[in-house]
Amino acid sequence: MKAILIGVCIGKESDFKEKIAEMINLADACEIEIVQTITQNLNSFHKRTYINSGKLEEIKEILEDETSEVDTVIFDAELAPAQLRNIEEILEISVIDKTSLILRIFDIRAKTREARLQVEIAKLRYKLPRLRGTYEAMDKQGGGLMNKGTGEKKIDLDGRHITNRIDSLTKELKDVQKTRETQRKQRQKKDVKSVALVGYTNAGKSSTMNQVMHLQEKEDKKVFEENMLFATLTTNTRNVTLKNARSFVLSDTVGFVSDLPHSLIQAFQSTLEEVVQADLLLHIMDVSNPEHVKQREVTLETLKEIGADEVPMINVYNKCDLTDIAFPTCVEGDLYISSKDDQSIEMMFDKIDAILFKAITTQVFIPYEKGSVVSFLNEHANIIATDYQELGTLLDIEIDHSLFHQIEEFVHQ
Ligand SMILES: Nc1nc2c(ncn2[C@@H]2O[C@H](COP(=O)(O)OP(=O)(O)OP(=O)(O)O)[C@@H](O)[C@H]2O)c(=O)[nH]1
Ligand SMILES: [Mg+2]
Repeated sequence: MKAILIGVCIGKESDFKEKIAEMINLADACEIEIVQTITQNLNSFHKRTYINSGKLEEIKEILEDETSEVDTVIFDAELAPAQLRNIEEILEISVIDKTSLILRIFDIRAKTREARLQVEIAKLRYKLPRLRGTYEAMDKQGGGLMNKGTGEKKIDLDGRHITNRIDSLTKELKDVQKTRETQRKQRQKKDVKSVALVGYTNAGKSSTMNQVMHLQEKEDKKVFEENMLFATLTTNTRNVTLKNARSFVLSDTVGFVSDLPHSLIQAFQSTLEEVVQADLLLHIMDVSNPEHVKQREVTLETLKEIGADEVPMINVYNKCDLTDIAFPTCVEGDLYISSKDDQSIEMMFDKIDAILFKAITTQVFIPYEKGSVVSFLNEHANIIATDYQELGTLLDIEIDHSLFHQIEEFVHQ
């Protein structure tokens, strides 16, 4: 497929060039070649057609040129259903906006049953508010032959059909995801800590997971990593054991992108549950990409949208080998690494260990009849001070994070 890309610069966008470059990458992921880029500077977009009519005429002329092989027009924006319809009518060519371009990539990449179901649901959610256009166009083509209201009835009918289909696919998806949910609940019961890799697409999350698996000598547990947008579409969870025998689970997750369609975020919410429920997030960033600061913002916003903005997080600046930055290093809690480097992963392990399993310093009051608890503390905690009181013992202790829940009820208020 060949396309013209329309970039609209609203106000002063300092990162406009990079936005266009990202759109070309997204189109490339759909095997659409951008043969020409047309840009327009606007103070605000036009309500009816997003860009102004003069610009649309200009595009129309290009399309009407007999040598033009363009079969679609792509907009670097999310168009309202009516805008998309109006533009298609004027240009007489199919128009793709950023949302549907991203949906297309997910559609191409989704291979597992879970990913397929999620993408189908997202596509239907995208389609629902756009039904009206289809039938209005039909009414027009029919030259008024259709009874007034036929289109309306069809919209209702199809709308209901789509809603039912979304419901049944959502049920199916829940079944597929049940195993993971059960596993997560069991882990939580046993207080197994969980860590999730999050970040912009292509930042190196799966590569980090794979280097971890390599160090764990679990080559067969490696996941798919590739230099492409959205290589990973589902969550993969693996056990990791540290040298001191402490263990946790590590999850590799779907990457984010700017303007990730809301329908996709909704459909992927359960896959991303592993992120929401994690004890710690490793935010993987591609520091060699000049856009990494903007990408970081996008990731933080998306984490907020899924409700994971309160989870503790380590900033991991990856791909340092492609820059002049020394690695592995830890600067003010942030890690600078290359996911391809064993020492980087070892440093990351130390940091995870320190955060997940850090000792907790607290004061507990143990009534005399609970002597067994004092024995437990003598054996498993570091007792800093003991004060025998009338009804029990007041102890200042230092205890491992993983054991804290066993004595939590005795914490002295
Ligand atoms: N040079 C270099 N390349 C890296 C590094 N980490 C990852 N890569 C490459 O970057 C590309 C993307 O890596 P992935 O691990 O698939 O990225 P991801 O974050 O999982 O991407 P999505 O699954 O699309 O969200 C691959 O070609 C990797 O080989 C690194 O530290 N240095
Ligand atoms: Mg990946």
